[in-house]
Amino acid sequence: MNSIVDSRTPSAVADAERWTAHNYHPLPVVISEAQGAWVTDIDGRRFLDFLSGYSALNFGHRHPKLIAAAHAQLDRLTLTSRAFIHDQFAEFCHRLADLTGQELVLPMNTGAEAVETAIKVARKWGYQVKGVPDGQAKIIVAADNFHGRTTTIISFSTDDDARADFGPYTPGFQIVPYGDLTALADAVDDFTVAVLLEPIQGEAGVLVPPDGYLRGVRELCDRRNVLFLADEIQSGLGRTGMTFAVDHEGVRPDMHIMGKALGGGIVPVSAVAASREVLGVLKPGEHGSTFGGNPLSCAVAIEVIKLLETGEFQRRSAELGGLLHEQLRALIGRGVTAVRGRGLWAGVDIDPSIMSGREASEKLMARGMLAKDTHGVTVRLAPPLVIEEDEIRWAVRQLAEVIGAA
Ligand code: IF1
Repeated sequence: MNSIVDSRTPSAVADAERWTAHNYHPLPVVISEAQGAWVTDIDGRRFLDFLSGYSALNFGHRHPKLIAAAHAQLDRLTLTSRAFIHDQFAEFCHRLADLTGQELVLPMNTGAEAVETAIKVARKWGYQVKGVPDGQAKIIVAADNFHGRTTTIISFSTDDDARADFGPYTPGFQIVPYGDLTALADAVDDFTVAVLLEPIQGEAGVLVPPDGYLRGVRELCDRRNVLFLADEIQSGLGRTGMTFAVDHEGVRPDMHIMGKALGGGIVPVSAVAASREVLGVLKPGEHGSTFGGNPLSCAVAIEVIKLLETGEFQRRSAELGGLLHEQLRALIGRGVTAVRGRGLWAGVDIDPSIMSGREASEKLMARGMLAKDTHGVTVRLAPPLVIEEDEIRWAVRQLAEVIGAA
């Protein structure tokens, strides 16, 4: 991709940096429009999107059915608050309950809000249903977790970047190694109300747990009367080749925690779905959100759920994900040291003697492909599920050429 002589990008990047806190280190690209799997920057350069907004854009940029739903709702009603009901609300909750196989839904906005909702509901269930003494509830989480950035959620992070200097930290959480059923079983005691896990750890580098781990968690939670809270905010909604990542092991958690792609890449939509016994612990006035379950969010999310009900995106992710992983595995030993993931979701470790993940991302950007590094050596690959086979082949070829494996 040739650099443009009188590019507007440098000044636009500087302008953005001038006026914002530096809580990110973005690639120096300034996007102005997008469609499907492709974005265009302010200089007219096109890039194949292999990040998908961290899986918030599973259906591609501006999917026509999702945009149409948003436009139609914008012309009717956008917000009522939960003080009243609106005509999109029941259908959204009913469809999401059916999609998850759960009885009730509680809508929020961001992923972190949904995780906080899960934590509050699990604690209240522990006290009111399980009979844990007040204030003694314990929730078990995995090392290398990422569940959001609120002060409670980072209290149980093992990533110092996410946690340092944000104390004092919320108590009531115990950390065990991810994928280790023995360590998890040893940690459960009579005060344990829940286990909170990503079925595949995203930020940690797309870590898929050992086969049978999720079934083991389910069996342990059943045996010890503990809630299995599955954070499917990044792994869910078609990303791994099934509707939810837990579906690969035929496991139903006590609570599905969803976000990102639920809003179709248009509006922030998150939700938790669980049984009446679990979500029934909440009484009016005990939890809520100004924008949670608003008409615009529900209208878009209804269309998202309709897209998932076809199974098309899950099939594409499974089939094209097989091609992606086959192509990536061919790079192992030629500049790539490991490939992890499932469906159209991969974590690729670059040999640090060749370059860092960040450097690889920068070189891929220069070739017209946007991806994001994590934890030094890993490049996360997560294209929209609308990507085509030839685009996957082209993308892997760019990576091969960047690391000298072509
Ligand atoms: C950032 C990555 C980070 C998530 C899981 C909850 C949330 C997330 C499994 C919270 C959010 C986003 C946040 C965004 C970058 C991205 C991310 F893992 F996807 F790569 F940070 F680690 N559970 N993940 O992945 O959802 O409140 O953001 O809607 O913070 O930079 P949110």
